[in-house]
Amino acid sequence: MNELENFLSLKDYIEYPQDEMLARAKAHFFHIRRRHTIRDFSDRPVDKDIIKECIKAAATAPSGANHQPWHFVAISDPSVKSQIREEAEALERSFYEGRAGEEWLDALKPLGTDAHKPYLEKAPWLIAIFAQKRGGIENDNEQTNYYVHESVGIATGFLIEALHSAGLVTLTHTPKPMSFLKKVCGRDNDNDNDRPYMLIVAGYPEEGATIPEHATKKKPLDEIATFI
Ligand code: IYR
Repeated sequence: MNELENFLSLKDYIEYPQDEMLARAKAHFFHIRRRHTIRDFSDRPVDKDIIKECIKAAATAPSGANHQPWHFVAISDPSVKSQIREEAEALERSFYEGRAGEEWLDALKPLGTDAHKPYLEKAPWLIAIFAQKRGGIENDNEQTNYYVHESVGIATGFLIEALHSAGLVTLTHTPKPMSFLKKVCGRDNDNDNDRPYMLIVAGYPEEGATIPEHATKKKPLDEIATFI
């Protein structure tokens, strides 16, 4: 145990009895397996406070040296959303018209995706996540950040989980290349520190929303895990 004075005792850990732990793990699995990637979004508004809490949850993620190398831009402004849609659709058109290559396009067929992205305007929230190469905990640009990709990936996972737990649906969207997001989101600062990482679309599902059957096929445990 580290008894240095700048260490705090672990006050908020809760230990559950074994049977309760198993029940909780199972309940969580049932909860998380009801998360689906959605492309049919309703235009019903979602209160900003809900999005704020979800971003706060995302930002509790572990990160290299606890430098928290991320920035979230939550967009509900219709003019910013249309700008994003316009730029993303232009990129997607060139992607689907050949830039992706045959193998990639074949892999996407079961998802039924194309260059048409109406949800970028229709969904109430787009959350652009930026990864920061420098900053440290003080965001002073002097310090290097570590394991940036891993850290931001975990935080993004937490965000998706938080939005799902709140009762919203999401889409992880990665228009390629995503550099246009910097300018649109006002993150094109002089030190060029912010790299667009992902765009999360969040909101309510449209009535009659569907999911591709392909997306429900999850690999069985014995294929994805080994116990030794
Ligand atoms: N970004 C494109 C293509 C796309 C790529 C992958 I990998 C997906 O899992 C889904 C879509 C689009 O959004 O259509």
